[in-house]
Amino acid sequence: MSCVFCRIVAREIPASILYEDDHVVGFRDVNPVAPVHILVVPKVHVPRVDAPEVCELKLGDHIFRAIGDITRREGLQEGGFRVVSNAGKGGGQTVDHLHFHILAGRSLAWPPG
Ligand code: DGP
Repeated sequence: MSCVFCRIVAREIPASILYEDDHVVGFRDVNPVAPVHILVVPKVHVPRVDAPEVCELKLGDHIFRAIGDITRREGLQEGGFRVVSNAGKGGGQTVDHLHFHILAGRSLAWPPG
């Protein structure tokens, strides 16, 4: 298995995992760009947010439920946070396994760079 996020889901490589349910895993980004930087990934390998499997498998439902749970547990809801999913080279995607970044803990500029 070559996908790094599939390997994290399978516990083949270590990660700071803070959330897991039947469909989704959440873990801390190895290269954080904010004081809180969490990645939320489906257990199934899907390349990016616009892949047909996202709707076919209702991954949005599972992922957004997890994001709600994680931001509540981590105490991010009052201060606010940002959720981002980069798609493709121009979108800044570097790992071809669908993931959502949760960013928090500092003031986040808009528009993003
Ligand atoms: P993106 O550029 O949107 O595809 O984000 C990929 C993120 O994945 C990037 O912020 C760094 C993170 N990342 C890459 N490899 C690993 C890893 O092995 N472990 C963890 N925890 N994060 C990783």
